[in-house]
Amino acid sequence: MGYNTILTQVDGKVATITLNRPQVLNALNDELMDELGAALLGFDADDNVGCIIITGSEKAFAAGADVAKMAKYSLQEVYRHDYISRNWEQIRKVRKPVIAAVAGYALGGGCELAMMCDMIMAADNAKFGQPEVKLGIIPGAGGTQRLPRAVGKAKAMDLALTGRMMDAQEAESAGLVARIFPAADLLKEVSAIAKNIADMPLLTAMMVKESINAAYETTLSEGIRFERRLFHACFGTNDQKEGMAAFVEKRPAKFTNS
Ligand code: DAK
Repeated sequence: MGYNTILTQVDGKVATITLNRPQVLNALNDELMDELGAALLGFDADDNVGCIIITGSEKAFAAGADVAKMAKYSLQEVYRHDYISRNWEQIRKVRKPVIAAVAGYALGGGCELAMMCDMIMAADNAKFGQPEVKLGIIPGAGGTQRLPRAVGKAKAMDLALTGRMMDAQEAESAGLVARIFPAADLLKEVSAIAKNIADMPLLTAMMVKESINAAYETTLSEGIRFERRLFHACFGTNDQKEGMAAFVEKRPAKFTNS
């Protein structure tokens, strides 16, 4: 499928979506978010794909929502049309694992997009921030909710109230980033991680994702009850039989995603 603002590539069971508006540091406009949503849902529906990577360029994952577009909006317009909720929420429907591979700037909506992914892998030149306050707006795509869950209240307040940027090292220490790689190796390393995940039994990987994400939406006892039900459900899959048989027989498992 032809897109104007993203590039897509499938290598084995790993799909990579590259944000591609380099002239504006991958600023996120309506067209890009529409295309990103369509690509994500397409790969989620594709039985041959087991893991999805979203990445940008070495200079910018995404420098935020497109300020030039946003500058002219009125309250009446954004409220009446529920400003960009339509296409910013598509990623939440994706049930397969999604990794953000972040190099360079991940600011505002760019940082929020990365946080919507299941984990963030960063290049050593990555810079994260929620600078919206400097534009007279607050983060609008989950930044005030996901950032404190990832890095705690103190650092979230610090970042969102000052608009300062946080480097990859600080982001990893704070818990926002899973791992850091040299910028030149980022995509190679993240692709290897994605391949490793894509080789896992798909239904089980989807249940892991669903259960961990439930931890952010519910109480501990409800979350554990949910986890227990999914854990029980694993015993209804062929891949649980195969995975455990392979272990007992000391041979590699052959998963069928069933
Ligand atoms: N929007 C539009 N254009 C941008 C942009 C952005 N966010 N960021 C950069 N650009 C453009 C620049 O205008 C410049 O264009 P030309 O001048 O060449 O035409 C080009 O990209 C290169 O940028 P710079 O010349 O500024 O490059 P530098 O290396 O000097 O600086 C920078 C890089 C990242 C520090 C700087 O570009 C910068 O501060 N950019 C803006 C960062 C920012 O404030 N981001 C937050 C935007 S507000 C919502 C969902 C999301 C949002 C809101 C609601 N809903 C679902 C309701 C999100 C809001 C935001 O993200």
